[in-house]
Amino acid sequence: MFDKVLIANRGEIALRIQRACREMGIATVAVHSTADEDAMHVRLADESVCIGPPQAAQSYLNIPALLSACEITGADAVHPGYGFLSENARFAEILIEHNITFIGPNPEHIRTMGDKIKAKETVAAAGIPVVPGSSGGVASHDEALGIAKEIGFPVLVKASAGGGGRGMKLARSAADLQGAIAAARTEARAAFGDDVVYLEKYLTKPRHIEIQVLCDGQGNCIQLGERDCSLQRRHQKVWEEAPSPALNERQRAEIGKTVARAMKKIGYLGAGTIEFLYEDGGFYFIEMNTRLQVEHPVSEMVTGVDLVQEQIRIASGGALAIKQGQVKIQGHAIECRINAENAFTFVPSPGRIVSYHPPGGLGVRVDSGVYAGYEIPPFYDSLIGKLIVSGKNRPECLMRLRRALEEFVIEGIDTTIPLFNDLCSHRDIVNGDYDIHWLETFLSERAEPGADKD
Ligand code: MV4
Repeated sequence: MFDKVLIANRGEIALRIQRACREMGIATVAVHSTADEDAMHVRLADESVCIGPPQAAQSYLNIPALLSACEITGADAVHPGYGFLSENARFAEILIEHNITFIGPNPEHIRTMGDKIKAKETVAAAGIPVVPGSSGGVASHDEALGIAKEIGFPVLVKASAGGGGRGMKLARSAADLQGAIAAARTEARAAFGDDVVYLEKYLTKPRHIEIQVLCDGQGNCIQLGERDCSLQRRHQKVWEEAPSPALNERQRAEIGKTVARAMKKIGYLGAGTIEFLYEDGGFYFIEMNTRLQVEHPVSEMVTGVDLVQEQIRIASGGALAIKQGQVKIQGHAIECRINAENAFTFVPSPGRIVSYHPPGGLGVRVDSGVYAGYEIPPFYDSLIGKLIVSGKNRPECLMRLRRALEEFVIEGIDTTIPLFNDLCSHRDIVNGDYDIHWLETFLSERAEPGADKD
């Protein structure tokens, strides 16, 4: 096992990783920018190293500075968290070249899954169902039109280097196709320096359902059920839950089995998430994430498995602590992402937290790095914490969520808490009746209080 892990991240996820290390008897190193000197992840770590100025490109993304921090502190492994360098295959390679363990999958798998065409080919060959579409990139307009007519309009043009909704264009009919391809190419070239695009049948009202997996280096690959992440705004998840209200036991077991078998086949290592669109009873792969995800706690709450500890155990060459037969999905969990943003306009709201009182009690977990008096710097993501509630079933979980939201006090800045007050009592949410477009529709019909009263 490792003696010392350097955590190449900040905020709530840096704390989450520290907690896992502490329980495993592993020393931790925090790294931070000059804007994060007062951050909780720095205060709670065994050691800390300043790695640069506020801009992420010069600090949390600064590979030479991170290597120096490893060297100075004698860290033998790096946990990248999510975002920043977590899906940078080159970073993983460089660490390996310096005899430092990257707590994550092999660089080859990171690279493969980062290329959305290769990702689809790879998982399809391993038996995972994918969205019907072009096999590989599309070259000429004639080729694209032929494929689009075969799969049927509407079709979605996607950038192979994209993901997370960047460089995506919809073609409702043949008349739209040439323009959609040109627009997707231009956007992809500007954003990623790569204009390869592919076509997919457009699914009109799917849910976003993703499967959590853990694979060790000893041939064990387990799945921990699904998370329903359909409630998104501008491709950012807002609310995630496990299990999905849309699936029954049989569907859950079947897709889980398919995914675990496929991951074993490709020799995947570590924690990963396989994302699907789910419509009319069918699962269609869209992307794979080769890292720990923001919403991992909902899977932890319904399985009792510490995903970060498993990541660390796997990276150190150990075997998974649990077998598939021991994984039981129990009860229900919901996560609300608390952002430092206005709950109506979503305008970021950095600044000083004047008072802070998180909720507690049975089935309530708050993963956050903020405290009373903390000043949220304006340089990073606006996620300041996550409220995760669990209960023996979904109705109990929703009741507890309402109660926890009432208890939550954050003063001095705007947060997205008021949005969750509205969501957890909405009929469609209570019924579990929502798809990937539900939240945007809800928000567009929801007026800001006090604005435009007559
Ligand atoms: C799709 C789709 C419909 N059909 N692919 C958006 C981000 C990226 N992860 C994939 N995305 C989508 N791909 C096909 N073939 C609709 C979306 C999509 C979406 C997916 C998940 C959650 C929210 C979404 C919001 C808009 C579009």
